[in-house]
Amino acid sequence: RILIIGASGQIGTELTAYLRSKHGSHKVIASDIKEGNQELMESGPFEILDAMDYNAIQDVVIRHEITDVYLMAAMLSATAEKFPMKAWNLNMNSLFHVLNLAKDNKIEKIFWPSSIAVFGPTTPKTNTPQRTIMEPSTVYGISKQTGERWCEYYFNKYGVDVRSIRYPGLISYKTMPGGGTTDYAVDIYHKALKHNKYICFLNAETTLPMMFMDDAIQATVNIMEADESDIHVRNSYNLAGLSFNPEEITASIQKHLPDFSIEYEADFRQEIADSWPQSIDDTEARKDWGWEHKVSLDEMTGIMLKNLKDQY
Ligand code: VAH
Repeated sequence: RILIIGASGQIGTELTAYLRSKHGSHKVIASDIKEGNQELMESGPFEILDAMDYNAIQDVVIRHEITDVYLMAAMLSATAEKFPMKAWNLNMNSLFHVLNLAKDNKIEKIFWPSSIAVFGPTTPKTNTPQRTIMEPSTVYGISKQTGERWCEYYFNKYGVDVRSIRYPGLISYKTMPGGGTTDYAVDIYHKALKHNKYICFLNAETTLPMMFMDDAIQATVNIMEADESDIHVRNSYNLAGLSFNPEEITASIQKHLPDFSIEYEADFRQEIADSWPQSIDDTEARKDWGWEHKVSLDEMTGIMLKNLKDQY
């Protein structure tokens, strides 16, 4: 059986729905510190679970006979800058608990999300390679870089089958933005429909790696279903999809809402965004486990506006 820790979050919500449709809802146990949206809560078993409580995680794993764990709980970049020690404790202790359960053979396989936030100001900005200089300058990026090191250590030292992807900014319509720097690209669709105007907290030319959620879910399932022998990267795989800036996503929205306008008022998140790459080289993921993204910026804009318009 599968346990998703952080199932009420942006990725967790959609990952749970996808895995339940694929394996049957009784095979997929959702868990989080707080309840999720109505669809999540009505679609299968749910446990209130603190990702920092080892005994509580072990209890859920034993009771539900869990074999695979997707650890999706984390504090994202913007919020982590406000609460550094809370972010470090949540992002790291939750990972150690799951890695140690696997080391003690209580679970068989782990998915753990890393992020393009592991790259820093000294990393090459375009077509960022799989292996390169990584000096992250954010709390979130430091926690993800350290987590990658520990995943590789537990694989090499104890044979733990933990698999990881460096997600770009993810765009989805089923959950509200959750404290990420890339979440302007989710918020902009809501504000376009509600006010036909958006005050953007990043500058117009801030290009960032992004991806529509369906592509990210597909990549997550692909890497977890790949043969262990196909996984040659045991820290975390680069994953690429789209790269765009606020100006470009605005132009995409204006194809549907011609009067939509944007204004720029950069805040503390501009410095976070400026420390990250603009585009990513994901050759290794394409080679090792057949990854390729599908949804373009204009397709994503069509999907987002179509699925959100009834709320406004
Ligand atoms: C954030 N959405 O903005 C996350 C992600 C690459 C960014 O890790 O913090």
